[in-house]
Amino acid sequence: MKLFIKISLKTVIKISEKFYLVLAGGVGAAKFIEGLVQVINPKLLKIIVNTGDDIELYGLKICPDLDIITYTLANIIDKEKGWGFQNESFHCLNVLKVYYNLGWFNLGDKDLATHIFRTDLMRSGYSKAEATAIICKKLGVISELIPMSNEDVQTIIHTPTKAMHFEEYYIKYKCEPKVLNIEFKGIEHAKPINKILEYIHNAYKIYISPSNPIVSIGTILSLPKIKESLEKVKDKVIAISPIIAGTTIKGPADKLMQSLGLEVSSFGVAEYYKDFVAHFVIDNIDYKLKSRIESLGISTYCYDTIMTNLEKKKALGNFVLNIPS
Ligand code: FO1
Repeated sequence: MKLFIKISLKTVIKISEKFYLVLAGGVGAAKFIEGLVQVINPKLLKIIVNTGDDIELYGLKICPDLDIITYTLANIIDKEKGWGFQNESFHCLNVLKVYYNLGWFNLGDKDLATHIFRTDLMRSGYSKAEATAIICKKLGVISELIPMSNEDVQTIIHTPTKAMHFEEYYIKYKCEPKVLNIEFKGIEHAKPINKILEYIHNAYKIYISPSNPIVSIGTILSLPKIKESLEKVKDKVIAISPIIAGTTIKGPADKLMQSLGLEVSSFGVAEYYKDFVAHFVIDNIDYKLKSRIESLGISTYCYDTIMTNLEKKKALGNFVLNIPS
């Protein structure tokens, strides 16, 4: 009897907890989340983060999107670049460049400490999710960050001359090569972290950040059961378009959408998301696309989505929080 009361009390508490879920990539998602935590309690925020950009360099496990979101929430991010630590130095990298023929990925001295710590944790047997939780706790991040999977998935960009890791395509080659195909290497063996499906089911609202729909959100969606789970709760799923006036603020979303034959516009993103998104926020500049997007059965809202300062990030956070769903 005692046990029964204990279990049912726990269940009541669990059911009454109202939390928000965000699907996130890197820089665009971090700006959006920075605004969201101004208007909702960070404790109520759970963030599923793309790990398709993860890369191993110098024997270290580097998780760019997880680090960008972590550093943003810990308020240690370099705000101008949108990645890495503030007031960073690159002494270690300069020596690494002497030892290795590899220097295009800019790892700062402070940032390297995170990668050393994560690699040490994972070599001691901690999973990527456990290592992420430990790093977040050490850096004082209150929201829960969940890597999409504990298994390795690598986004590989196939170009006419060679296949390369997404980070190499993005940073070393500045997104210049023509893209023939995008591969999520390892996806067939990867599964979402257990609690993700439960979180999708129980979240009060789910936000799809203004991140790259193909190589950030698309990677998460490629994991088994994610899309189907979102479809079941479509009414509470709200997406923010990363494409504004046919282009992106940062990153190659426009190029990658074009290479897949998608229309490079907020309509193209809405069409890509239409099975599992009921609400869609586009920039005011794109107001002419509103009725076309609504013809897909998606409620569409126009707002200023260019997050150039904290006030604008907060205003967008407030706007999406008040979308009736
Ligand atoms: N972005 C760059 O544009 N140049 C870099 O050298 C670079 C290094 C880097 C190191 C650690 C890290 O966590 C992120 C880093 N980023 C860098 C950002 C990252 O490549 C991208 O913004 C994301 O992977 C795309 O979401």
